[in-house]
Amino acid sequence: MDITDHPAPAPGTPPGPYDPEAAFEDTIARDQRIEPRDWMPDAYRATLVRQIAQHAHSEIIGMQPEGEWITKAPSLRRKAILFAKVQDEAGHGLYLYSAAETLGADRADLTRRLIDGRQKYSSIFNYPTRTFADVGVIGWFVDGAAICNQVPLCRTSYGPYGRAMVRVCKEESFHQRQGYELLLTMMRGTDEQRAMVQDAVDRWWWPSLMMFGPPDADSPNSARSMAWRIKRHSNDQLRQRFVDMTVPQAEKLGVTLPDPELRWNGERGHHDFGTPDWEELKRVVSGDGPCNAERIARRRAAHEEGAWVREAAASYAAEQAVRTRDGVTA
Ligand code: FAQ
Repeated sequence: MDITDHPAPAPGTPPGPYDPEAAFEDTIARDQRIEPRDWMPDAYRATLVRQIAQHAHSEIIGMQPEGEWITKAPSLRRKAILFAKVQDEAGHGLYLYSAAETLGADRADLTRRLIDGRQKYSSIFNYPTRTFADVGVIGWFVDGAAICNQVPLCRTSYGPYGRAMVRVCKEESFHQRQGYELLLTMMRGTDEQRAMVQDAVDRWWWPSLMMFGPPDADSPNSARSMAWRIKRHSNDQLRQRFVDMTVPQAEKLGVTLPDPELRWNGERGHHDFGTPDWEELKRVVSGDGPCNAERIARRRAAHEEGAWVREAAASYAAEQAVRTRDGVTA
């Protein structure tokens, strides 16, 4: 939205001063998009930078658990698929950092905050990938959870974030299918392969439910973010959607989800399920998960080792700017 898009006052209304806050509230109420040059409350901007940066960091750190398996993939086909998927995650991180930049954030500063432990990333990427079945289960569960959470974000109130999500979601859908297809193949294999799939399902189920965040009653940001239409559904609503979507897929695959309380509730029209270990989520988010230290150390090393690339790119860009200014064509 721009000032000029703000609806014209009814005929006969005396001209009043332009009220940017009212224009912002009106845009949200009409379910229209806020764009970078529009006025927005500081807290709206800060909430978006927080969420988009955490989302970007998650995509970039999320390359690590599966990336470990690129050199160990069991066939050329699986290696090529995994390579492409991990590259896609890098692309998602870049779109998201760009969306954060439209709000005035500085990407180098965001990266510094991540590797200094001052900004969060998704808890799910702090768990180890023990076997190749984990690659399939990450595609099925983690990308499946990401789709549940992110499809509604395509309609988020901030334009650049919503538009970035459209492509991200298309790619996540493909990732989910490749994970599920890998698991279907393993389930048609040997007893050992089937056991590997079940073991990976047992280890990733509860952490995947935690991806949606704390329960609504303990989610400090949800009410404000939903009022601003940054978030479209609550953490618990999306968690329920994920469970309902995944149960029939598990039946078709022939695995058991590790929750004795999981059952269809005809009255609610949803599955009932057990309570995730919220203390575990708190520990992992505060830096004490199985792989937090390793993930950050690796990200820090990659950043430091890439310094020469950033310097060369900046130096080349500066040189090109001078040549353009001086009209040098060759
Ligand atoms: N892990 O008040 P709420 C992917 C934090 S991308 C870590 O409920 P909010 C792709 C939360 O930030 C996965 N921190 O917060 C892929 C807040 O922190 P703060 C990432 C968590 O923002 C697939 C505090 O706790 N997706 O998977 C977690 O309203 C495969 C209080 O929580 C996104 O980022 C957690 N699980 O709701 C890549 C989606 N949960 O800053 C590779 C966008 C909560 O106040 C392979 N983000 N926290 O101290 C969102 O939808 C929201 O930010 C939520 C959290 C739902 C994550």
